[in-house]
Amino acid sequence: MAAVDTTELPTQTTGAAARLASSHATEHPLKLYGGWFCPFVQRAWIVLCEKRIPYQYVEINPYAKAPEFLALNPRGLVPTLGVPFESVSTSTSARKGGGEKGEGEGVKRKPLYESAVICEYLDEAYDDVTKYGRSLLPEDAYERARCRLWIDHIGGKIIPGFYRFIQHTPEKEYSIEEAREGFLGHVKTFVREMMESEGGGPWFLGERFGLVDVMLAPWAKRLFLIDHYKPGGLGIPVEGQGGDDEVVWKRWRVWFDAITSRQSVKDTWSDDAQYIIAYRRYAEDKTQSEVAKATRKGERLP
Ligand SMILES: N[C@@H](CCC(=O)N[C@@H](CS)C(=O)NCC(=O)O)C(=O)O
Repeated sequence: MAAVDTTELPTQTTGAAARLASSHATEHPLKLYGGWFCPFVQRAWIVLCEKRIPYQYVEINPYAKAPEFLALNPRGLVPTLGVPFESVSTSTSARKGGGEKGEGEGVKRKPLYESAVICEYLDEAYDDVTKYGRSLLPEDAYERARCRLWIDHIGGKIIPGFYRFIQHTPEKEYSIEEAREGFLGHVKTFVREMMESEGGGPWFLGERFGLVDVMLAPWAKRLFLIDHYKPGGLGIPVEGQGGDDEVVWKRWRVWFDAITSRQSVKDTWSDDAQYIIAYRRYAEDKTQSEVAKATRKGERLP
C-alpha cells in the first residue's frame, strides 16, 4: 500500500474548480471521485464538462486509501467513476432506488477507473448527439485508430517525460538537459503528427476538438510548474527563436493557447498557487505517489 502523501496538500478545490465542484455537489447516480490536483482526474472532468453530462463530483484523498475507496477501486487511484447500474437512464434508476432520498442515493454503482478508459466510456455511453454533442472520437475507423495511437504516445512518452523532467534533482543519473531534450522531443513528435491533420483549426484533428486534446490538456496546464521549479525552465523557444523547429513550435503555440483557453479546461482548474504547493514534492522528488515511484524506478506509470 502506498505511503500517505498528504503533507501540506490543500484538501479541496479552489478557484474555478471549486465553483464547478460546488455546482456538482448534490447527490447524483453518476459520481466522479477525484482529487483537485490530479491531471488524470482533470481528463475525466473535462469530458463530463464538454459533454454536459450530469454527475456528482466527490473530492477524496487517494493517498489515504480509505477502505470504501479501495473497495471501489483496488488500485486506489483517482479518477474513479461510480457508474449507476442502469447506466445512462440515471434519473429512472435514481427514483427507483432512491425513494424519497436525493437523486442518486441508494443507487447501486459499478466502479470504473483509469482516466483514458473512463473518458472513452463517457464518450460512448453518452452518445445522444442532441444532448451530449458529437463524439470526441472521429466516425472514420482509421482516424479513430490514429487518435488512439497518439493517445498512446501521450501516455507512454510525453507524460512519463514530464515526470522525469519535473522530478529531476542534481543527484539523478541523468542531467536536466537530457530530461528537457527527451520531453521536448516527445512533444515535437506529437506536434508534427498534429500538423498532418487537414483543414486548419487549432486541435489535434484540426477544426474538431477531441479526445486527443483532452488527454494532453492537464499537462499543458501544468507546464508552468517546470518553469517555476526547474533550473533553465521548460525550454520551449519563444516566437522567432525556434531555429529549424520554428514551424513546429508555432503549431504548438496555436494548440497550447487554444487548449489553455478552453472553457472546460479552465473550469476544472484550481488556483495556480495551489498547484505550486502540491507539485513541490514532485520537484524535490520527495512524493511517495505511485506515479513518482514508477518514474524513479524508470517503470511504466500506474
Ligand atoms: N493510470 C491512472 C493514473 C491515476 C493516478 O496516478 N492518480 C493519482 C493522483 S494524480 C493517485 O490516485 N495517486 C494515489 C497514489 O499514488 O497512491 C489513470 O490514468 O487514471
